[in-house]
Amino acid sequence: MQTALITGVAGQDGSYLADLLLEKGYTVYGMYVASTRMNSSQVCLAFDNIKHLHGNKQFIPVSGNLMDLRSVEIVIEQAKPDEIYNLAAQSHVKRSETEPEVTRNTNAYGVDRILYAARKIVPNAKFYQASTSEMFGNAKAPQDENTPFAPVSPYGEAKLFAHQLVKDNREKGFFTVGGILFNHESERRGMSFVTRKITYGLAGIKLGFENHLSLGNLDAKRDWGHSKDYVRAMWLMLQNKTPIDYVISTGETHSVREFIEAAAQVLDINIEWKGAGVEEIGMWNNKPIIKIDQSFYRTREINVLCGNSAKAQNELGWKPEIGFKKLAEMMTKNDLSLRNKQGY
Ligand code: F7E
Repeated sequence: MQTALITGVAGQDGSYLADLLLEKGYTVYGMYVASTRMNSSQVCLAFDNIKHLHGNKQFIPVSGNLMDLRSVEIVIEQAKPDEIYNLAAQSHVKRSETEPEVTRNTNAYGVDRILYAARKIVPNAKFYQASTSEMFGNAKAPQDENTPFAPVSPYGEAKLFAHQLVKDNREKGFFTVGGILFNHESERRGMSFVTRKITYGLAGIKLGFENHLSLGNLDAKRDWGHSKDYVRAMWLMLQNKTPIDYVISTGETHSVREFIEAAAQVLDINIEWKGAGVEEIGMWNNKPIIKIDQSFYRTREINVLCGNSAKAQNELGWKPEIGFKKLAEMMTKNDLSLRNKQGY
């Protein structure tokens, strides 16, 4: 039976990947960062995304932090994994502008630490690193495995550093891959990422709990897929005979404004746009429900991300099953029922 270690298990991707591997019969060690010490029976209950794993004997939560080498060594010594999925990160791009050191320490040096510990303790383990389309910056779309990297944020820069470490380790003979994943979202997405902010916010407006939603740049375009599809690609990459990096994306790009419209449609909200730039307002029933707040703008924005995942589709047999409209619908319906239940 296979054993996997997933860092960042309480996040969107970590939790979906844990579900997938458990279904496949793996024993899964899930590394999480906690602010207080918890006993293992409390861990799942403390994190929404892994609550449903409470009591699952094949799932073992382990406390560890990529900023602390010894903690990572202890986790790897305990788990002795065949596969390691390094999904832990400071994953918010805007936050990386104001907290660049925390971002580098986790997303760059943290990867150095876990690779070092893995090589020492389980040199034959296969290693997956969560690389990202943010490494491309404003390189011409569509981006693929041959597109030159040109990151424009501390987040993208730190991820590129880690991607290079993964390549270095591969050249030294270790099975290490970097999955270059474009944006992927879901009902488990953190509330501060734009898609979830929109679906949760619009659901609240529809129910009368909120008057408006403040957002930043509505013209940025992203290639948005569903996290469930993307964790399948992570697993496939580690089942490959040879370690190769792949781009994972839907191949479609949409603006933030289009995502708002797709979510609004699910709620029967007809948005009428007025004005432009920072003066733009989204109106519904003669009320401003979308306003622009410049504090959400990036210092350096990536204007268009659109991935070409032909290589992964041909060589791994992977393809995305959930498209843009369906994604917006699933997230919006989920948040409507969540906010209904919450009552606020
Ligand atoms: O922003 C614009 C913002 O924060 C998407 C992470 O998973 O994907 C994600 O990074 C776009 C940007 O994701 C707001 O300017 C407008 O253009 O949802 P996001 P991201 O920065 O693309 C990549 C692949 C990763 O690797 C990252 O870890 O939306 N935008 N208004 C806004 N963004 C936010 N967060 N909040 C707004 O109010």
